[in-house]
Amino acid sequence: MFNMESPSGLRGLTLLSLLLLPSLASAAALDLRDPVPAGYASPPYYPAPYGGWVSDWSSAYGKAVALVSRMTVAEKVNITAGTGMYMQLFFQGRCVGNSGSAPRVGFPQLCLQDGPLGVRTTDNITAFPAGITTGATWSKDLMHQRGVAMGEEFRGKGVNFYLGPSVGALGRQPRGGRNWEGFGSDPVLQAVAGAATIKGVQEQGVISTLKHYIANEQEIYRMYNPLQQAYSANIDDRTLHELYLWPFAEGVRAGTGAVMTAYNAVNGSACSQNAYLINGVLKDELGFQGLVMTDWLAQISGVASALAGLDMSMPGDTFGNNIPLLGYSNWMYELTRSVLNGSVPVDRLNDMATRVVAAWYKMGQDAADYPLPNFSSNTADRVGPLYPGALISPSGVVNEYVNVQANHKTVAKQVAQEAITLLKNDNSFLPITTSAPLFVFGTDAQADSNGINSCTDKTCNRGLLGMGWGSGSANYPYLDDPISSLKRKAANVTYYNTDSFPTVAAAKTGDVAIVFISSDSGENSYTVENNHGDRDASGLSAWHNGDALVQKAAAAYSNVVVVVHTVGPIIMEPWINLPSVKSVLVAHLPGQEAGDSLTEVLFGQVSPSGHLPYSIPVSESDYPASVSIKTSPTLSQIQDTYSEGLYIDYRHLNKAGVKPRFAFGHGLSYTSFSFSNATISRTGGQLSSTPPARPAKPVSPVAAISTSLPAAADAYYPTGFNKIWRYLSRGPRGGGASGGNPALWDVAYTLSVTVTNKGTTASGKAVAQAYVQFPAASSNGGFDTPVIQLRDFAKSATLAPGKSATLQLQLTRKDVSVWDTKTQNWIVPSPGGRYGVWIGQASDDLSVVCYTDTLACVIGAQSPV
Ligand SMILES: *[C@@H]1O[C@H](CO)[C@@H](O)[C@H](O)[C@H]1NC(C)=O
Ligand SMILES: *[C@@H]1O[C@H](CO)[C@@H](O)[C@H](O)[C@H]1NC(C)=O
Ligand SMILES: *[C@@H]1O[C@H](CO)[C@@H](O)[C@H](O)[C@H]1NC(C)=O
Ligand SMILES: *[C@@H]1O[C@H](CO)[C@@H](O)[C@H](O)[C@H]1NC(C)=O
Ligand SMILES: *[C@@H]1O[C@H](CO)[C@@H](O)[C@H](O)[C@H]1NC(C)=O
Ligand SMILES: *[C@@H]1O[C@H](CO)[C@@H](O)[C@H](O)[C@H]1NC(C)=O
Ligand SMILES: CC(=O)N[C@H]1CO[C@H](CO)[C@@H](O)[C@@H]1O
Repeated sequence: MFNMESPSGLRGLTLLSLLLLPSLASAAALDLRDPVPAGYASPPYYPAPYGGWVSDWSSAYGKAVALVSRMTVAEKVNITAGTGMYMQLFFQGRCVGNSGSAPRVGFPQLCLQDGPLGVRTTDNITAFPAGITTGATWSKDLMHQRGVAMGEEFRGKGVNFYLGPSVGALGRQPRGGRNWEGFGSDPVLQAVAGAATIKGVQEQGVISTLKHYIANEQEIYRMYNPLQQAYSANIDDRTLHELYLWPFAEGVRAGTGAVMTAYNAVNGSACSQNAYLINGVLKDELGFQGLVMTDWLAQISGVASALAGLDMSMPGDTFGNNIPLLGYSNWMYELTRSVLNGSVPVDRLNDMATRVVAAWYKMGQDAADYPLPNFSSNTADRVGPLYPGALISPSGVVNEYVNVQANHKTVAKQVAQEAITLLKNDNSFLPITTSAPLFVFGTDAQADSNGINSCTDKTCNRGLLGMGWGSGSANYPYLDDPISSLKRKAANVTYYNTDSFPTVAAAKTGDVAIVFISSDSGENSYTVENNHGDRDASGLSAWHNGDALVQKAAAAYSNVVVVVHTVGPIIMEPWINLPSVKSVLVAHLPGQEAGDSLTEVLFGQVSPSGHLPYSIPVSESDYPASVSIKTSPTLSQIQDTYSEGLYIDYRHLNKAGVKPRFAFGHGLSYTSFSFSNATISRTGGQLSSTPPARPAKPVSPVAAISTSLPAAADAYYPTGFNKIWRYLSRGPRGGGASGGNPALWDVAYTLSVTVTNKGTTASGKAVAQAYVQFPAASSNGGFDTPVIQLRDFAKSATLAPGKSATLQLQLTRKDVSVWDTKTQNWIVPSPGGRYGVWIGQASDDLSVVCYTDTLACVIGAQSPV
């Protein structure tokens, strides 16, 4: 989402565009674009499917249809758009998005609020660990618990829509600015964590908003502006389904009430009005019943976006072709006009309004005890204008400072701690004792001395890096920084709060140096140390000369521990093999609980149990050029073609036979685990190559809402204008229910494996990762597939030395299918063929395999990686 809480949020290209706009906003500028590469096209897909035909939404739709049937056109229009950014900037609106209401029939204004890791721009909340940190826990339970806690906080502040989770960016581009808001560079890791978050949040009655649909993989040039079109991500159908759409399908299946479109285009068509993506893929194939909203100021048309399936415009103003500050809207009064003149059929408006109202009923927000917003995202003052947008407004209380933290710091700390990933630990150097003399280096060890929230939206990398920057950030209520925690626990701590290595006394035997380094990224609305959201300036290197700091510490001390706070992979080659660098811990982006979560690991109170949610390559050039950040010297539309197809992150490295420094899924413990007694069983008999036919699509109750126009005098159809028949009677084969054909989630294979703590001293938690290896293309219907692909994972409870646990893993029909572009269906190309299910502790540490043909498992097998 774009930043609009304060005038300072408008910066860089955005502000420039606004200033240049009056003279330069011409259609001609917007028309400039390079041709979309041959073969890539976004096919038309009309009409927009109605919601209301999936059974678990029936009750909500029943009530919504009844309410919308009583609404006038003006009321329906009012609830499909925000009341505008203008109010946000100068009149202190409560939330980052505020929809119009229909008070006559009792439908309230709804509050939409960032962001994925906590309630943004307010106080008395918890700053949870970021998505990438959550992914690194590999704990389904913690993913859900964090969602529950966040849901409680959004609800407590009176928020209707949680603007998260983010599963797009998926993490295709290692430098991508917002990868950290999601859960890792793998569709299944994103899907599991995203769905668990959605469930946790929505169980509290808050509508989750799955975003950004789709392919918002880089930040630079993401937005349409008066001078240039947003980049086009050109993606083939199979890659879309098997990678980028996968977590959206799981999120829809988990019941997300809303989906937010991305700023960018796909195949040359803007995501906010891409009929194929919204009407076709999302609403028809995935059977999405909730509402589709734009990212902030992403809407670039009125009629076209309505017909393409968009249901809500946020924050309500125009941008791509007009100035957002003057109160113009592509919808609102223009949508009324479009309905009255027949360009947008009444039933489309009915469906838009019903989707909004149905999501509200589905989460139970009609209950009398659902709080109204009790904070202002624009001011920390207690008193402000009561009626944002009005030129003259009485003042009143706008911040009640409701404390919503409860005991959420416990789950926040648990996530931060279980994410900590031990990459290297020579001779079991860690854990260390609290009596060791500690010499701590790096500004990243201590909270920003200018104040923990001194940079708007965390737009500086000063002091400890607990989250990236932009709309995905939140205020810290407090920050438990590592240096304070170290000083609390250790007997002898010397801290050098600098990133340039100082002069130090000669090291003594037993001295330990702990070096803190970081790498930051964020949203393109801000530039930080020349990085325009993406890490375009820093690349994958540690910021602030972190490599030199580690090298110099390694020259002065013979025992060095490196702690990395980072948004994604950093290249560690300048120091990883130095003999003094004994141990490396990646603490990701820990949020407010950065201190004790880390030091308890350093001092051995708990073993680290995080695993990398991405690969750490030896060199960035180990990846194909197609996943680099795209820029263009001209104002034409950037064409970002996903020519690498399915081959991103470990899928690429394995195919190319390139060893990373640390593989996807890697993570050490203070103990070691063995895997034994693996079993596989077929559930429900031999698979057929295609899933059972999708269930029939029932008639939607939305069809029953009157489509008559209010009064002849107010409406006209141009002569000869053809009104299109707008009801879909059958859907795509891949569809059938929320997420797609329900048979895709039939459990095909159930596996179990026993993990045993082989150590004698430390307790720890084991993670079992299950990767599928499809039969070779020659016996797989010609479908080329990545060597291995993550399909499921499980984390054990804490195991004392010698103790075992049995972990269960599952493969669904979809997990052993490929997307067949010809039949537009998920198929199992060789149902009786030999799929290997590889189980282990990392994508390059797989020693157990179970075969789907013989149903035999082998321990100590030679992994394909
Ligand atoms: C993009 O174009 C490719 C190639 O024609 C096609 O397979 C795919 O379905 C298109 N995707 C979208 C979202 O239009
Ligand atoms: C539209 O929404 C605004 C803001 O909530 C509200 O003040 C106004 O009364 C609504 N209009 C109608 C027609 O209900
Ligand atoms: C809650 O907010 C108020 C006002 O900003 C502040 O004084 C108070 O310290 C906050 N409480 C907590 C627990 O953060
Ligand atoms: C109907 O109104 C909309 C909004 O003003 C406008 O964009 C569209 O061109 C109009 N259609 C016709 C057929 O006049
Ligand atoms: C702290 O460590 C330093 C360096 O090893 C040592 O010289 C000093 O005596 C220690 N101080 C205490 C109080 O142990
Ligand atoms: C092996 O796994 C099966 C299935 O979970 C379980 O019933 C059995 O007890 C396990 N055996 C051992 C020795 O752990
Ligand atoms: C103005 C308002 O509705 N404030 C609400 C803030 O939240 C608390 C607790 O969640 C409610 O009790 C208040 O009604």
